[in-house]
Amino acid sequence: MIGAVLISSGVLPEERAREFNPLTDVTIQSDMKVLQEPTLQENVFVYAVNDVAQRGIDIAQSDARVKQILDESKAKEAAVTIAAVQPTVMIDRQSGELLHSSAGQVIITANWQMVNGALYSEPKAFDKIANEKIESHQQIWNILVDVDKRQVTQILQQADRAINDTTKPNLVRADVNMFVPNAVIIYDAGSVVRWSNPSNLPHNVVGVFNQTIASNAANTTGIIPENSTENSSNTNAETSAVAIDSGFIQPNQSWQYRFDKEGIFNYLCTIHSEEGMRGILIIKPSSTP
Ligand SMILES: [Cu+2]
Repeated sequence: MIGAVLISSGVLPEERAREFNPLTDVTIQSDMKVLQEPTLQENVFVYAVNDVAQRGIDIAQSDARVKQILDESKAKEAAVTIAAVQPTVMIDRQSGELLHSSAGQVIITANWQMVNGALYSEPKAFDKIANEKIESHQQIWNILVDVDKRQVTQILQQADRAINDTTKPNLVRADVNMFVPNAVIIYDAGSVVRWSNPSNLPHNVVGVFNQTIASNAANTTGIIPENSTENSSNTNAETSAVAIDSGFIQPNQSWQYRFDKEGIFNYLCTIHSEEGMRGILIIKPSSTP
């Protein structure tokens, strides 16, 4: 590809190649796009690093074996991430031309957790699952595609990674590469939640805490209004967003945060989010059953 550009520039390839400096003549085009965000109905997160890589998702999703992988993950109520990470698109600085190889790569990650042997797909109260056996499973498939020939060339399945633990109240384990438990409810604003890192890699807790500030405590239902501005005359709560960033939690360290208001904290580990390392914490008033 690069060779073709060199020839079209009118200079002999050998001459041009002598001056070619990959660090200054070619830059990486970065236009990462999120194609699907998880919803309550479908816990699937899809993103591509660029438009060419995105083609790999369509190619993978029309492959029968990939369809089967996605169906089986859905049956387990797994959190699924579909990430198109290759090819990288380069820009030739001289010609402005975009270059890419045909080697596409789509990574599918399925994470699912079990409490006492039962699938854990709905967030439960932290103290209700405390001292119970929790299993966290992660399965990763590398789907290699030819983005120019539009076909899947190889599917590599990695070994199932499992973490077995006993849940402790208000403690989330940040391990390789999962938060365990990944979704919990706390019925007490003012609670402190601690994230521990027993693994040999750093992790972080980064996200937005969408707080609900009740203006009339007697009318608080614990339900967060979908759009608090739409019906302002009837609204008894307003929301405000707080950005939370733990910084890196090093191996054998932990980090804690006090959640003073009700709300929903959606968070991820920025260096492992593509492997599905995401979590959700829901803080509700203590009066809610
Ligand atoms: Cu991490």
